[in-house]
Amino acid sequence: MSEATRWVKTHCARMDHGGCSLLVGVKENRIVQVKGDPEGFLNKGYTCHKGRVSADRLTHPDRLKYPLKRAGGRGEGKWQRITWDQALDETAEALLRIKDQYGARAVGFGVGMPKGLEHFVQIRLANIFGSPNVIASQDVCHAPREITGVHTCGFYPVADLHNPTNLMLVWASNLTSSNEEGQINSLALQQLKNGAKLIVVDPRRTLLAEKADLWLQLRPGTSAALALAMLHVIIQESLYDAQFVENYTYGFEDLAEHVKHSSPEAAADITWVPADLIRRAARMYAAAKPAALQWGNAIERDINTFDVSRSLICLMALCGYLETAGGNINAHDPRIMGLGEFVRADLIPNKRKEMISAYHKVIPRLMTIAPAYFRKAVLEGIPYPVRGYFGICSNPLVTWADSRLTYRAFTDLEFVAVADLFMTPTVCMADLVFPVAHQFEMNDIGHYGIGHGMILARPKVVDPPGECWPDMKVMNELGKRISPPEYWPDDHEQFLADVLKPSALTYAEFVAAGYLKGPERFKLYEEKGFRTPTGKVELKLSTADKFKLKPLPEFPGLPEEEDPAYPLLMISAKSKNYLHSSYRWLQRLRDKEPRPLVEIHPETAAAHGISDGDQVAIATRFGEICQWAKLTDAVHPSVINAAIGWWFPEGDPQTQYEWRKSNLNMLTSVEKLGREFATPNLKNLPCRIRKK
Ligand SMILES: Nc1nc2c(c(=O)[nH]1)N[C@H]1C(S)=C(S)[C@@H](COP(=O)(O)OP(=O)(O)OC[C@H]3O[C@@H](n4cnc5c(=O)[nH]c(N)nc54)[C@H](O)[C@@H]3O)O[C@H]1N2
Ligand SMILES: Nc1nc2c(c(=O)[nH]1)N[C@H]1C(S)=C(S)[C@@H](COP(=O)(O)OP(=O)(O)OC[C@H]3O[C@@H](n4cnc5c(=O)[nH]c(N)nc54)[C@H](O)[C@@H]3O)O[C@H]1N2
Ligand code: SF4
Ligand SMILES: [Mo]
Repeated sequence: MSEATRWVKTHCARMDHGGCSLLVGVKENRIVQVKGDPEGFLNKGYTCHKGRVSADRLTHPDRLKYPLKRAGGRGEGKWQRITWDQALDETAEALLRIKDQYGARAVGFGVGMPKGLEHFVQIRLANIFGSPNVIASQDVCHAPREITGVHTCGFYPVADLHNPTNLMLVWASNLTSSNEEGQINSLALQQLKNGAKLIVVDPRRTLLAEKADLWLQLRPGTSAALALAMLHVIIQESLYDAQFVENYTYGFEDLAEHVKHSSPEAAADITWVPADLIRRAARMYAAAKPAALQWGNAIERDINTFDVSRSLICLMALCGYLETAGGNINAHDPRIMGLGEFVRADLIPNKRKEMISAYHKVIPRLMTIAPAYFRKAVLEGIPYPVRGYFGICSNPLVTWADSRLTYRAFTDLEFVAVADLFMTPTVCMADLVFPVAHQFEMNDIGHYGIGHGMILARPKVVDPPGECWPDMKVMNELGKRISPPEYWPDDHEQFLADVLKPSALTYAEFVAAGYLKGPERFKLYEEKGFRTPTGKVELKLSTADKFKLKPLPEFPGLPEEEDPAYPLLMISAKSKNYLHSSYRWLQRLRDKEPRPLVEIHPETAAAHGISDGDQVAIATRFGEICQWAKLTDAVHPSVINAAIGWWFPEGDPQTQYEWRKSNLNMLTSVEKLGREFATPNLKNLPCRIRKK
């Protein structure tokens, strides 16, 4: 008789930042159904299609199941199956040889979008090995908002969707597709049902824009100009919270003087948003008391990201919404191990001075290496040679700006090892490949280190296939071979116990609780001030001279100059159906979005002789790719919205699955980088299109 279905509670992960509480039906070590848990703290029963089919990831026939060693030339797609011992020994030998010859810093440890606890174990591995160089996408994700927050108000301000708010100002965030950082869109929709007003700032008419009271369809890359104009209105019309400004901000007079000329009329020309709409948005936001500003990743994908983040925090501050229920809060962690302690930051005290980016003088708090500078070190030896790479959870050939440069760097490295679930363009460039266990196949902790004040239990539900190991086990066993073994536990699950230690919970007890959340504490500044050098929100940065930062937020001009040869502007947004470059091999996702689609306004398409479904060549100064036309008036006639993350798992391994054909990062470059975070322009790129 066959076993009855058993239901296990866990949290969705690795399909976006994760967060939905799930009920997973299991039968004979196989997942038969995934559904939303009505009691879920973040989702209250909600799930998306991606989450519901997420178990398909585990059973795909082409999944990597055994360690592999390159058999032909690098990138040729020829492999030989080897044992774990051989894979780990050979990796250790290569990394130690590089360490001997060039120093530990010549090995880069790669991570991608933080997917689970292994992200932090990888940083720990780098620290213990002695390399200050962890290569991450933080230049374009999270760090700009987080670090600017820390400099401006002492914390990372998160939109509070859990307490009632009167208005959501959704800025460059497409929550109904991205559910960014566990801000699950069902919570935002519930706020609307409860009567909250909605303003959306987005060049595209998103689903939320359709529901909005005001939609500001701004010209891509001009968020800072728009925010400064809103600050202008709020100050000129005395709509700000005078008491908060008086007691808890630094540099108000300077900011007021600075935005005097940033009138809505002046901004209208730059942003394409009519002046009266800017005024209405500013007035509504200031009057809402409270309003939550839900900012998204699109503000982190061009060289002006620091100024945009600064100006938006100034908006939150002037209206008194920081640390306010239903505003933008400081999400306090529960009692868990701090990040620094977990990653053993103590073992690498000179990291700040020795990391590659120190030479490039990015903002000192940025503790990972921007891909632009990693590749410079590999290809030019600047500031010193980097010769080895061990990467997990990332697909640099597709996700880093300027894919050709990435290809050259990966061709040039002396040694490359990667851990992944599946053959990808980047895995093709490896010498050794580690097959890993995935969500549902291992015990994991979610949302650690994301700054939202909670951790989520992601217990194991089924066994992994073949010889797949959790990334954490791979790093633990590699760690024992490349660094003093006393730093590494016998069993990798000790890492889970470490995080939980201060809570006094075992992992099993944590799983029973489901999640741990820090205390909700509002207006703590009334007792303690803000954790900045002046103890106040720094509208003007007191440390500007010391860190060579701009004291006041500016609109420094368009991220890329206008170019008549490239009359359209290209933007992008995360796909509802995929995670970045991942999972195009899953049929039930591919059915929803079989090909990369570029959104084009019907008038623009007509002017180019393009019809819906046509193959379109998209060109920037840096390259050309092809995608398929989707005609929609959701985009401005001068803007196209191209798809990110595309390669073709069904394609030829000898061309690394056609990463040149439709991949948006063939159109980007690292020619211009933001000073503070080394952020390249991934969007607002002048481009042109033609029917192919
Ligand atoms: N042009 C452009 N470029 C972008 C962006 C953009 O909007 N436009 N977005 C940027 C942003 S915000 C980010 S965060 C980055 C993301 O960049 P990446 O993190 O590199 O991209 P992903 O596709 O999320 O993940 C890459 C790989 O992780 C593998 N993977 C999934 N789960 C696991 C696991 O459990 N273990 C291991 N070892 N591997 C796993 C997947 O199979 C996939 O090959 O891309 C950035 N790049
Ligand atoms: N389904 C899915 N979910 C994801 C991901 C995924 O790949 N797929 N990735 C995860 C990751 S790592 C991240 S960082 C988040 C990101 O998720 P979000 O923060 O939602 O960011 P994006 O989807 O990149 O863009 C959000 C919106 O910004 C708009 N936009 C583009 N340019 C501009 C501009 O110049 N100004 C303004 N104001 N708006 C602009 C886009 O039209 C889009 O609607 O999503 C996470 N969740
Ligand atoms: S919204 Fe995100 S966390 Fe929720 S089910 Fe979908 S992929 Fe999973
Ligand atoms: Mo991201």
